[in-house]
Amino acid sequence: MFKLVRFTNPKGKVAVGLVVSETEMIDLTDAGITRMTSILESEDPVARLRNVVTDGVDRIKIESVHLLPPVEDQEVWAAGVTYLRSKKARMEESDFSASAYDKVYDAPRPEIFFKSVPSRVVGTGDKVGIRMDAKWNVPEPELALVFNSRRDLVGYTICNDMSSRDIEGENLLYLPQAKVYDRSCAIGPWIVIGAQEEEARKWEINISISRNGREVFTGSTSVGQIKRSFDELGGYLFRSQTFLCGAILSTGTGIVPGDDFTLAENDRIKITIGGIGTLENTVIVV
Ligand code: DO4
Ligand code: MG
Repeated sequence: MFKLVRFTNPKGKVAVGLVVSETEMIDLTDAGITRMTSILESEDPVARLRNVVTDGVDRIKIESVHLLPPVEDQEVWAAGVTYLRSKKARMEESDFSASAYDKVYDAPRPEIFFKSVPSRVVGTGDKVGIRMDAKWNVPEPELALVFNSRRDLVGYTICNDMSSRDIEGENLLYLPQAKVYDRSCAIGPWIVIGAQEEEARKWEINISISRNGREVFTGSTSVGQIKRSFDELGGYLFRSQTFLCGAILSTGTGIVPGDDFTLAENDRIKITIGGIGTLENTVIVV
């Protein structure tokens, strides 16, 4: 498997890199790769990356560079109520919308909503936002699927679908406000290329939230708990809709903190997905 990163290189230019060990990466600029999308759109991204010469190329410590979100021109969309846990939590959150969540879990058509334009996505190490007019805010740790323009599933990454549960629970028509605002979408740390769905379904998803150095919430689930196949989700996203540069589709959350939990400013959120890595962000009020 290959891990593809975007970062700012020492010359201040946005570059694409390949992770070559736990702690190191190489800059792909000299290999003629300056856009992640060129790999994702190639006939065979795995073969393309296999041909990259890594021997003798200078290694860069990953911790020494600023990683950017692994998103260029791809819109971010998100699926919802794909885990039983998400359906249950949302039905409890709102009498008003309970039957909608109940029905969509079993309906042939999944819930899919728009999450972010590429330029508003934040990466690992960046701040994520909680709305100043919301009282009940949570992170949603999700596996995200990376599709190219031909709807080939070419990679995987991590998405934090930050959500305001009180706004969402008040009225379903407020969903876009609960889901789309400044810094509400974090993606990273990189895109993993070369894993099949069968393998990805074995990955664990873990989240840890710390406040003033103390862990205040942990949770875990498995990608295998997602009710729908990746092909089904991608099929609905691309139905009657063209993505010239491909798209990222977050697959929904299976971890929902208890009803007494809400995020606070300066909380540190760490989301780890086996097979990918860790997306880490600190919370600010926006
Ligand atoms: O409709 C509510 C949003 C669902 C969601 O984001 C999820 O299940 O992850
Ligand atoms: Mg979600």
